[in-house]
Amino acid sequence: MGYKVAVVGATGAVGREMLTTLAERDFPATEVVALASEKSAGTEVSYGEDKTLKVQNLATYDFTGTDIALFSAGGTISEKFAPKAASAGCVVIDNSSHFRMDPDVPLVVPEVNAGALSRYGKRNIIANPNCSTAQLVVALKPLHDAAKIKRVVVSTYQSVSGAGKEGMDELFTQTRAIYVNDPVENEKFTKQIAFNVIPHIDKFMDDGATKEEWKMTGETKKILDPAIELVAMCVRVPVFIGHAEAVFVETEKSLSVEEARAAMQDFPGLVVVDHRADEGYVTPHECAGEDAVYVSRVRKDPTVKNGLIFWCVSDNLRKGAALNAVQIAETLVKEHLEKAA
Ligand code: 11C
Repeated sequence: MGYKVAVVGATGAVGREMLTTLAERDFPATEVVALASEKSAGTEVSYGEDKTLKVQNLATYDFTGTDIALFSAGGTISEKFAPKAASAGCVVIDNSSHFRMDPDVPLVVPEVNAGALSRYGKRNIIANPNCSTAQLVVALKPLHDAAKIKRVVVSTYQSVSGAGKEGMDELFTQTRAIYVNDPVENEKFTKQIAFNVIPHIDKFMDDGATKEEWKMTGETKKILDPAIELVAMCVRVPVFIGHAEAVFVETEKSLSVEEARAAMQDFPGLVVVDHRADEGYVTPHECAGEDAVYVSRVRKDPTVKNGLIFWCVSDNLRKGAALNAVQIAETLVKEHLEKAA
């Protein structure tokens, strides 16, 4: 059986990656439609190695007959168009933060909580988590299953592609400007990102946390376990693709480093590279373009009871966005749509 699939935000960094991922993974699509704003309508985007799609105007598109829509065009567009698509019978997989905490919308990382998909029909909308949450919950799930996580402290090192194409362009332009002695201007980020780090992603909340930090707490609780306490410090770094995280975990039961490594290595989508030697760990540069979540530097935290520390990296455009959305679509098809047909 084949499905008509739409990608909303098809000209953006994640939208393009969604089209590439659908083609690469041979998603059972009878037709793929690329949608974006009126301004981009008529332009072309690649689909697979040798096909192009003409971009259509989202505002005038009729979702009737479209089975699945992957949205990645920002919260305002999702707020307006996702319910419209959903009421036309199309299942929406939304990459924005707009519906993530809605109790009637499952928030899904298939390796971790595919079961939550059974509730997709309440609104016909499924939410894709924030990129920094997606890679984290994949790494945490085997530890939670083995020893029950009580508390997590995480510091992130997030690439500029998390802020879309404009973020990547700003890092490039500022780096060039510094080399040729031109003035450095910032528009997308609040401070210079080239040769700098910025402890500020998304807006500030009343308690002094940023929304990015708040999302990591709320989304981890919703996906993994509401009993887990999590606090985050999210930082933008001058890297094009790949988010890194230093993760400090406290568990109820004691877990040796060997047991933690073995549990993580056996978990789908997770790869442990941990040699305690030069080059024996993974950096964002190496994970760009890869599907897996990589874990390195696993060790005991001697300052707390049952504490573990590890380093975690993943391609934020893939597992953090496009790949996870396509994996949700694959699971939806296999576990729900095919069975209902
Ligand atoms: C960043 N994590 O790196 C953000 C991008 O809620 O989907 C994704 C924001 C979101 O800037």
